[in-house]
Amino acid sequence: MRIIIHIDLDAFYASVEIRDNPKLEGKPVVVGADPKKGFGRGVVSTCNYEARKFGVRSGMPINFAYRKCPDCVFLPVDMDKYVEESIASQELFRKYADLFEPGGIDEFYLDVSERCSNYKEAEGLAKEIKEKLREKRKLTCSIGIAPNKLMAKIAAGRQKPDGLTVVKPAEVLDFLAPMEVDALLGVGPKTKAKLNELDFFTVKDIRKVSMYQLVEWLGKFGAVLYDEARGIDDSPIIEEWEAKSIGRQITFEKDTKDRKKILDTLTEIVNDTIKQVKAEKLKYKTVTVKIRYEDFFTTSKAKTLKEDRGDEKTAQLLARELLIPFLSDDRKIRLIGFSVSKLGKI
Ligand code: TTP
Ligand code: MG
Repeated sequence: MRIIIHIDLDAFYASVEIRDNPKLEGKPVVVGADPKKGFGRGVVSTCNYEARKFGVRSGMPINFAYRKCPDCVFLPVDMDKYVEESIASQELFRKYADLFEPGGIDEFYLDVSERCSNYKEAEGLAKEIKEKLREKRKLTCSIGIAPNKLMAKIAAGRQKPDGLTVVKPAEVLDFLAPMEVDALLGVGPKTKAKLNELDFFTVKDIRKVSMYQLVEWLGKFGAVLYDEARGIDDSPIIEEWEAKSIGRQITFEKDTKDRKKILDTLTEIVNDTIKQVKAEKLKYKTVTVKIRYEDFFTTSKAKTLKEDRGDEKTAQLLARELLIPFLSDDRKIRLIGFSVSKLGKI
């Protein structure tokens, strides 16, 4: 039996700003572009819970947020500061884990199966982690405890801010059943609309059909969804040393939406990466494309092959396939990255 903890910091960028400037405490704070500059272009990166009461949300155009909350304090994104905080928090959390894996700038997975013999103990540990974070970093987080990464992450998101949600193995099915389909990971607005059209609204609804049927409707993701709807996820917590990767990234001189420029840059960095892979006599199994938008929001898509490869052609094709969906976003692209991982010796 595994016990996995997922930690997600609350209103991360905004909380760091408020901690460092106590005058902001209690006020609605938005981190993102400046609504008074650049004709109000740009988006909200995040905001604190006070600002959320006015309807402000991540990803919302900044002038929209300004209309909803003219009295909000608007702050610029200070990425260096958040990365530094992310690293400091990691150091703190790592001590509580048998295995530790960062899942994003403000989210972390801890496998505590060895040090905790039951969920009660894990809950005690989670409370200790919250206390330490408050004491040492002056921040709060929300925590989920569950038998796997998928469930721990969903649990952490259920009570925010400063929440703690425990889902024991026997509770998994009932916990998920009433949730809307987009509570599951990888179900975005498009998949949700498609599922709703097919008359599936809750996770329980999805359980009515076979895996075969879901694959027919949704492609390979159908098989993932079949498992997710049952709370099944066997993916391990991967320590960084196992996760060595080789890659390159480039920041454009000017943020861009120029398709050709972006694709040419991708081709170039894939080429450089594969040169290094070959030089080190390695093969890769996973390729990842990373994008940072003009508002500094960073996201990635990855694909894992059944067998390891060493060639450039496969890497180029997959990189393109992974990049294309990012190009339909309204935001300009600031940075593009490519990497290969799950490496093996030739
Ligand atoms: P989240 O954990 O999704 O959001 P949050 O920490 O601000 O708020 P909470 O977890 O309490 O709901 O994202 C972490 C950080 O990532 C967030 O502080 C800012 C950044 N981010 C963006 O820049 N743009 C986005 O669209 C999102 C969702 C997040
Ligand atoms: Mg967060």
